[in-house]
Amino acid sequence: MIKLYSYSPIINTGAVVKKIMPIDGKPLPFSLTEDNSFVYRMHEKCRVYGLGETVRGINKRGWIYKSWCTDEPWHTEDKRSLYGAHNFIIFDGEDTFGAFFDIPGRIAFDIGYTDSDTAVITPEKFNLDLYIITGDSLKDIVSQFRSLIGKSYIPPLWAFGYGQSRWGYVKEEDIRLCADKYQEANIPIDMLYLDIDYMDSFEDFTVNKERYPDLKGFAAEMKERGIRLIPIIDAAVKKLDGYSVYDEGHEKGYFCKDEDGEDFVVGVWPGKSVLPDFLDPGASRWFGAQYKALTDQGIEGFWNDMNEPALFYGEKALDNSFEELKTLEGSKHDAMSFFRTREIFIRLQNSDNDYKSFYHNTPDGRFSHYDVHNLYGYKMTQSAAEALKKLRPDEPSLLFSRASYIGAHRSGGIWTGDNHSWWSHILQSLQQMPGLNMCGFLYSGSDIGGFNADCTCELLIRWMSFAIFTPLMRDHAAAGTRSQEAFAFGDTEVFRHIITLRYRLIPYLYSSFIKAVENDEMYFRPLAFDYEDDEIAKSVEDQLMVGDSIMIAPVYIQNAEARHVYLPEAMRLIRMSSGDISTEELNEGWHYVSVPMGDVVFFAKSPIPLAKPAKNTTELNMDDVEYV
Ligand code: MIG
Repeated sequence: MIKLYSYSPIINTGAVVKKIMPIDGKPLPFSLTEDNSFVYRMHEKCRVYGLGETVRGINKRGWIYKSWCTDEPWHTEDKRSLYGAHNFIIFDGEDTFGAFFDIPGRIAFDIGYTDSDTAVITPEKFNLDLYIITGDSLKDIVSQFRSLIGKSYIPPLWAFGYGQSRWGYVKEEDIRLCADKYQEANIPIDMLYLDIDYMDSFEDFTVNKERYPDLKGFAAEMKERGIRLIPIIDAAVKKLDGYSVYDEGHEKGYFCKDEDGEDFVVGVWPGKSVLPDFLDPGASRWFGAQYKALTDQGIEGFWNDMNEPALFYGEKALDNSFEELKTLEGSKHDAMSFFRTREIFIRLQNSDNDYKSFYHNTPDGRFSHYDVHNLYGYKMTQSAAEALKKLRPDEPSLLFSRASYIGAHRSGGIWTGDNHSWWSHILQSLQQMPGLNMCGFLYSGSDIGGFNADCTCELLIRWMSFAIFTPLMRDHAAAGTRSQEAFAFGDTEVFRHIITLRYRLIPYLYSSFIKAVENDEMYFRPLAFDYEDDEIAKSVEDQLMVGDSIMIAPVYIQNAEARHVYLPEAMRLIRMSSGDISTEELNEGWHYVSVPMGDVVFFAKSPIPLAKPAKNTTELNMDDVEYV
């Protein structure tokens, strides 16, 4: 049962696709305080799930989270905001209910942080729709919510293949070499990603002619080898007279404006840039149509970046900073004035002041960006998805985004942004997945091996052994970091084994994914969702159910060769060693399972189909399976 409490929302976010009539009264089981916070007393045993892309555990209790799409390159435990704003939460205590706070601005979820038995949810501005969902089970609540927000995006089958990315591949030859190395090592691969260096001076929808003299020919050559090229698109558009995308958008008034009605100028990768107004349907259609420049060259998928939107600085704020700097020039450089000087520039990045200084033209009226901030990446993804349906009507396109809001799950997937090559980030990725699934984001995954910092062979092996189960499976790294491709560490055998196994599992993974979309279910579930009466299962934070039949329990600790695994019921342990598959019946309860480096171990409730090894999805025969 879904109840809607409506508190004068300023805009229709489009997150919800079903019409529900609002009711008056108290939004039970919350109480509403005088300062407009929703308060819920949590029973000692109450567990809390959801909130999508956040730091910390599967059970969200014990921290404070703030929905505010943020370009946050340090996913440490102290953070409150990452790239997504996913305001759906489930309390499972004396009452079990879900709550979706449909609000385009900032909202804080204090889940037992200030006071450990109290949840306090505080929208910064009290304009929102609140949906309260009750049901028979956690799964039922999620399904009702998901049917409220509409079907999740389904990527093409080939997007279940493996992809390699690196910010640092600059030119065609870098990409070709990467393809060669994968194929020489006999490691399956379906996608190679183009990061910002393929563009001409970071101008969206252009291709640097020296680096890629013939992108169309190159894309065809790669496709012949079973590999798709997936270019990045950044949100901001370079402000440059004579650059057609800028000229056209400027002339038509499609960029976000300052209070005087002039294009608001920010600094991002292209230098001075302007922001397409994705909340204006005309501007959104116009921007989407630009993808044609690349689909015409045979491109079948994209990743959308910097769409929180990430701002290095606002032009006016930067000018003011230089003025302020002048006033400090003569000052004694004691520690405090040095810190003040440094702060002048640091605070320019993604500042609330800038977000308050530009405006959107929406069908519901004109709003300051600040008030609708969390919709920007979502609307960019929608713009691309709608355009791609027209540009490539016969086939699905691959599309995923960095920033998101619930609603974007209908248009594309998301990747979880700039993590680190840290052991703790394998676990973090695992813990993010079920929350994302609750909010509709099924096609997702993390940068395998970690984006920032240097990866090691062992970290990559363990990360991949988990990520073969994530729908989006992509190894990606930042410029300047140590190479971390599957061929980079000398021993390619172990990676061939693990990635080949991913392909063999695609019949299971893909059909589980499609079933989850069609039935509004979760592809990844905490054990708590399947074993609601099992107190141990409910507290497990490092195992997940994948589809109906598989449970995973990855190793995520450096040098660990074994781990404890909890089986809520008897299952078969399936051990895939290089060249050998073995199975073992295990009883319900705790087990200490040895997982030597390179073995992939998972647990099955029923026979699992395995395809024959294939070097890419084109060669994968989904029907020729054996059961293990
Ligand atoms: O400011 O395009 O999250 O995946 O490699 C960094 C360069 C911009 C951030 C993305 C990352 C990408 C990088 N981008």
